[in-house]
Amino acid sequence: MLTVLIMNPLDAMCDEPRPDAVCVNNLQSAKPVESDVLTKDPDISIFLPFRFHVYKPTELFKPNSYHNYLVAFDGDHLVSLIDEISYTGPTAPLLSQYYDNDPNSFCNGDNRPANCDKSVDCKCVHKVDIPLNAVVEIVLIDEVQQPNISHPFHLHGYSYHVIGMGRSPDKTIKKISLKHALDLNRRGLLNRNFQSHPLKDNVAVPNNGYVVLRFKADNPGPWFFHCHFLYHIPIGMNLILQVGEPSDFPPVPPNFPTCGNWLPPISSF
Ligand SMILES: [Cu+2]
Repeated sequence: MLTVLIMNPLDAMCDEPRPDAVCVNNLQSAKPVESDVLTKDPDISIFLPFRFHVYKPTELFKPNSYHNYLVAFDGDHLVSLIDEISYTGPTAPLLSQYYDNDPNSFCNGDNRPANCDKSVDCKCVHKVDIPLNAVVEIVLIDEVQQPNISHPFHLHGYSYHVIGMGRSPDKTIKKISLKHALDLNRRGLLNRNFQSHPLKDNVAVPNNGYVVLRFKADNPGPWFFHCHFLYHIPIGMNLILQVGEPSDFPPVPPNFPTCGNWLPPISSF
């Protein structure tokens, strides 16, 4: 009888042995892995829960307001939040015109705009700052909990090691949350395996579950980290990991175009 094994199964249910599939966190890297990435405590640990907010029509279509939203198959009108923040793009490119952005347009979980107590309006350029060469651990937690959807998270500028993935071992917990993931972490119950995993730059987060990623932040720059369902990008399921200071970024080439300078002068119209 022919046995067929699925590589990296779409449902991403990988915390228990499976006869039908090989999960990415069960693979071993053919190349040596920097040992400090996988064995020592990370320098930076970032817990990122993500979810949807379902708009009520009254909040979505208020006068003098404009919201990006997605109409789901069941008719719900959705916006996405990571760490309770919905991402909006910067007004000028961070790599070449960093200081043309208003510093107040940036925010993150430790620095939320004043209106973020009503999370539906919590929108900003979600940016998490990471020191150059830090060992970083990111825990993504699926608070969407929509069955049969495992959001694929892609990081630009890096490959990462998927050192753990799964669902809560506590079967009395019906829905995972940031609070529960932090509690599992405190009790040493988040799945982490320090064998040398292959490098990835995209991984499906199991629905109602989590993944644990590790990488060494040795590539300076503002790097986009986002759900790869394209229709989740315009509704905010993204953030920027800024590694290092702008002075660490590659220099801007001489005469590099600036935002908007391709427009012909008004006098030519
Ligand atoms: Cu998504």
